[in-house]
Amino acid sequence: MNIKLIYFDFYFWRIDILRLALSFSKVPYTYEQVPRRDWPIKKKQFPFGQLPVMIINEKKYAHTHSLAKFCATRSNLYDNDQFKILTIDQVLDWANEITIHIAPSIRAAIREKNFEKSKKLRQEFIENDLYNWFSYLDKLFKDSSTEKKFFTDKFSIADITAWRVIFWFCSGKLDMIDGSFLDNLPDLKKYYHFISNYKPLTQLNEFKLIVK
Ligand SMILES: N[C@@H](CCC(=O)N[C@@H](CS)C(=O)NCC(=O)O)C(=O)O
Repeated sequence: MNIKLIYFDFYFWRIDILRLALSFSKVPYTYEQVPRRDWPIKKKQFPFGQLPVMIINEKKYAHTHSLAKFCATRSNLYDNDQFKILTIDQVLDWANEITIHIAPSIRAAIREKNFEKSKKLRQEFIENDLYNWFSYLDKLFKDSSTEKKFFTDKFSIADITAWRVIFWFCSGKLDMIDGSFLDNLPDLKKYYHFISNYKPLTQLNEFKLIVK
């Protein structure tokens, strides 16, 4: 089976979690990056006019959660237990939700080039959402994990996703946000550092490129 993944020409959790999952279990895939300038023409070629997209046997599939489930299943990073699946799916939905909450402040800067508006929206996100949404993840981790290593006590796409999104928020690439919000969530912080040093993940080329 030839798996082709398509995303823009930058690193982002939506594509990175798919690549990391496949690479983790050495499932071969190809990867196409679409330059932003080509997007207005390319957009119409994709089922929901968004990326990431996966192509298998010339059929196109979309939406991060659906693709993540597929890639994780092929990589043995999903689960068969319905309750563990619920935990994994909640982490994927959490990633989507927090992205939706911060997106307006990113859009204002990148698309509208309205930096004042972006700053105001970012401030509102920090005040209303940042800590709340990470504390939801912290609680889910504590409620789901017995051994306090992985969300489902077995490394899964949930850990790849949680790590990748925490890394995004701690990377310093988001204006006005540094990793200090994690100081108030010591269990999540400890988990994040554990996954950041989890050798089977950190040895992957895809991982090295993300953290570079
Ligand atoms: N529901 C989609 C959302 C994907 C999404 O928002 N993609 C953004 C990039 S991160 C995109 O394609 N933006 C370009 C556009 O909407 O024209 C998913 O779950 O993957």
